[in-house]
This record gives sequence, C-alpha cells and structure tokens, in this order.
Amino acid sequence: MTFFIDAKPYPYALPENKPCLIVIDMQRDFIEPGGFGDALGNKVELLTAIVPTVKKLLDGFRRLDLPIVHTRECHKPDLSDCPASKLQRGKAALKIGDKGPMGRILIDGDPGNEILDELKPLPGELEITKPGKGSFYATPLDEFLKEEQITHLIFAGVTTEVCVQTTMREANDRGYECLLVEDATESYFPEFKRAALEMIVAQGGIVGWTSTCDKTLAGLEQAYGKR
Ligand code: C5J
Repeated sequence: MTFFIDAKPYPYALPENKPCLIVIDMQRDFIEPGGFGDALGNKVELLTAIVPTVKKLLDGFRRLDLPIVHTRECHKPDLSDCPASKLQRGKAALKIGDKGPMGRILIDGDPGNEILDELKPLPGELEITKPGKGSFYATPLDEFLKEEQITHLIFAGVTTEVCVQTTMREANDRGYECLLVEDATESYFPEFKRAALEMIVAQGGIVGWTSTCDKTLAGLEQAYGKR
C-alpha cells in the first residue's frame, strides 16, 4: 500500500525505504544577531520564527526513527575552500573570516557557526559542512544517501531561496524526489520565499513538492508509524 503526504502540486508518494530529513544551515551565523546574516544587513529575527516548527519536524522524524542530515555552511580557518568571488562579493560589514561577536564569520569550529542549541544534531544524525550554497557540492551527501538507498528527501532550513533551493535543485537533478516543508523554511525576504515556493511546484512540480509541517508529519506517521 502506498501512503502520501498531502502536498502541492499533488500528493507526494512515500517510498518503502525511509525518506531523509535535510535540515539546512540552522546555524547561529544566519539566525542570531552578530552573525553573517546580520553583517549583510538582513533582519535575522525573521528566521527565528521557524525554530519551533523545525524542532517539531525533527522530533517527528526522531520518533519514527527516520534518517536526518544537518548541514552547516562554513569554511576552513585558512579560507582555502572559499573562492575569492564569495569572499569579495557584497557589502557586508564583516566578511567571511573576519572576527565578529561570535568568533570568525562562517568559519568551521567558531561559535557563530554552530547549529542552534535547540536544533543540535543527536548522535546518529549526520552533520555535513559545506563550502557552497548547495549541500551536494564538495560534500559526502550524495554518497551517504546512495549508501543508505535513500530516494526521497524532505527539506527544512534557511534560507529558502538560497541554500535550500540550491540544494533542492541539485537533488532534483540527481533524481531524488524532494519536498520542502513551507513553514519550516524562511528567508530574509518574504517575497523571495513566496516566489521560491511557487517555482518549486510550478509546471507540475518542476523541482518537487511543498507541504506544511503538520501534513508532512501526518503522512509520515501513517506510512512509517505502523511498520
Ligand atoms: C546564505 C544560506 N543565505 N544558508 N546561506 O548565504 O542560505
């Protein structure tokens, strides 16, 4: 029997093998004052609103023993994995590698780069560091998913139109069936979030599906709660 998540543009069929939750970049650098997002002039408080929903989604996946991957956008302390184009672009008050109130901006191992306390990965959950916006570029993500025979990915995190959408497009091109949980993702620009959600489901789901946290958990509970 096939179970579905009530989704746009049409119901998302759940696989026999377990889908994986990918939580993108819920790190202090993007969400707390004093981080990279703030240095770029963004209203970081817009992003804090989704933290309880992301937590609810994580709790649901954990309860059902479904796989979870967390990502962090960051660079090595010597910046050898940060292209000059990324380093120089924009008019940030603080650039990548500069010292800010939470340590060096977007540097692996510094306090600002950590995932928010309430969303921290638990033992057994994979945490991936990534130098780009997409989670497949220069990371072991594809290898891990293939090893686990995972075909379906459910996305949450920030920001909708940058790292989340880039990752979803990378995943879509690699043949994964992707669903974005619309109330567990956020942007500094509400109009960009709206547009990204519309783009994903346009043309019969050209990038994938969207749904809410409650509908996603209801579908997962039906499919995997009884097995
Ligand atoms: C950005 C991200 N916005 N995680 N990163 O630079 O979306």
